[in-house]
Amino acid sequence: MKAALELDFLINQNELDKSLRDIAQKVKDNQRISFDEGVYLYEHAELNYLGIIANYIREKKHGDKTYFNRNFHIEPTNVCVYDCKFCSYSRLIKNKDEGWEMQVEDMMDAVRKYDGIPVTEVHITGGVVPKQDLAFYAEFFKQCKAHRPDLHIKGLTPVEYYYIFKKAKLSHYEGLKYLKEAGLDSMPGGGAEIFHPEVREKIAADKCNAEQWLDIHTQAHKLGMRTNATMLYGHIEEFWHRVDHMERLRKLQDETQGFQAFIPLKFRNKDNQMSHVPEVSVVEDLRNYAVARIYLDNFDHIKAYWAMISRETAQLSLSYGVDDIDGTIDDTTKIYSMAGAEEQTPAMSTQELVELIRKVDRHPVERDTLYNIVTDYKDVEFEEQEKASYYDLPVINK
Ligand code: V47
Ligand code: SF4
Repeated sequence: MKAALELDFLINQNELDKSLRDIAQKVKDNQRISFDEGVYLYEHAELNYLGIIANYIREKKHGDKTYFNRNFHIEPTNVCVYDCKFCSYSRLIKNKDEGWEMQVEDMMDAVRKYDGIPVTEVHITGGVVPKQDLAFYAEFFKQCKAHRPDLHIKGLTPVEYYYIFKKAKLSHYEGLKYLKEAGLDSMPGGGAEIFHPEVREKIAADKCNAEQWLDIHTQAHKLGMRTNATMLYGHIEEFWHRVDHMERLRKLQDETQGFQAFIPLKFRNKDNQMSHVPEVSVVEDLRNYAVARIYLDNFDHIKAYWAMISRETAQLSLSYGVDDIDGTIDDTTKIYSMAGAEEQTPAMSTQELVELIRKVDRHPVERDTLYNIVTDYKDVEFEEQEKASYYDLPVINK
């Protein structure tokens, strides 16, 4: 296998720094790298080196398979009691006039729009407001499941849950159990930002802290729910903060095995209180995906959220450890377009996703939220007229 030959080439490269050769050898021997080695990679490893190692791991786990799903988002409100400095999306409670706050009926209208359309997941996240409380979400989850039992509800993050459960005077376990019984299936990875208090207190001081975020995921895993984890990188954090963040996730994953995907989220700087902080380069994005793939040996999937990093970078990321590019989205999220992402109306058809993946020689697989295979596109050809709509995409040539 080409990826293994490339890894051997690194290990035998006498000109290469000894520590980097040792890390490559560890990966070949299936050994976990340490905290210090994680920091060393960020500080000293070049993109080509990281790509070879991360791609070796990616291909060992998944071969060329690259996953996506058919999903849409509901953002129940863009008003928020919190004041994260990087957020371009929320309108503080005091500026409420510029915001929206959905009722259960509005959310059901958003679900009904997909009647007869083979989406498999609704991803729900947004701001935090007092009215959208435990009863509100329990009612929506129940109605949503009654209307469409096959639709997987990937809903809310510890940021919302911490606030909601505190208000309802329930423990994290009790609150999640109640909402699971109402229809909640799993949790997306948001709200993690950077766990270390040195950074968190500067960028997201007033919402749940690292311990609370991790505990809510622990309780979800205990209830048999699968969850994702994110990391907001490329702002004021140092490399060791990123490794500290991944270390905490790796430790919890050893205990619960409840995480499915790790999703690095690139800080975008448009129209927020951190607009003076420059964004990192695409090279740094790729290095970060690769280090994540190497460090998080117990995570099955590394996801690149195409709506945030652009289609081209999503394609490139598939050679740097990424095996999942999220889903169709159908222009149902504003979080990234408002923060300056290239995709102002993020939506891709299944055909477009398949072609995007094929153009970089990978094998597209539609999955459901739990990574059960919905359609393996290895040998599926689209009709000529269907192809016409995606051939002119700005994609990287093979
Ligand atoms: O927690 C907010 C981030 C997250 C900015 O689990 C920003 O499948 C960059 O978690 N620049 C919410 N990022 C989105 C999220 C997510 C997205 C896709 C898939 C999944 C999943 C989860 O968005 C927030 C925050 O970290 N965010 N503002 C910004 N200016
Ligand atoms: Fe609120 Fe989330 Fe924005 Fe923070 S990132 S202000 S919690 S909507």
